[in-house]
Amino acid sequence: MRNLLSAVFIASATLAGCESAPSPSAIRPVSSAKAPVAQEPSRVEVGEMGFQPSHVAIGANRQVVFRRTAQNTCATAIAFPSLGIQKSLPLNTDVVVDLPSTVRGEIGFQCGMGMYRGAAIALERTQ
Ligand SMILES: [Cu+2]
Repeated sequence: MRNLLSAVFIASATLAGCESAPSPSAIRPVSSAKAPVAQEPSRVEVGEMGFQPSHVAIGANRQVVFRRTAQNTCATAIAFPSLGIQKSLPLNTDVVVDLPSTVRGEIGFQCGMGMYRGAAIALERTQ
C-alpha cells in the first residue's frame, strides 16, 4: 500500500512538473517566416541583341538584376546615366543595381557605350 501511494505521488509530481514547465518554444508565438514575401527583383538579360526586356517595371524594392549571357555583345557594362550609376557585367553573373527609393517614372539605362538602351519604370510605392 505504501509502495502504491508513493508510486502515485511520484507519477502526479512528474505530470505536474511537465505542465508547469513548458519549454520556451511552446509559448513563443508561431513566427511568420514566410510573410510578407519580399518582392523579387526585376531581371534583365543582356545578350547579343541588347537588353531583354528593354523596358522593365520595378517595384518597391527598386532593384534590377542584370545578367549578361552573351560573350559577343558590347554591353559589358550597365549604366544609368541620370543617376550616375555604372557597373560592369561579368559574363553569366547577376549584377544587382539598387536604384534610389525616391526614383519615379522611367529611368533610362544603357550599355557602357550607349548603343543599347532601355528603361526601368519605377512604379509608385505601395505603402
Ligand atoms: Cu554597347
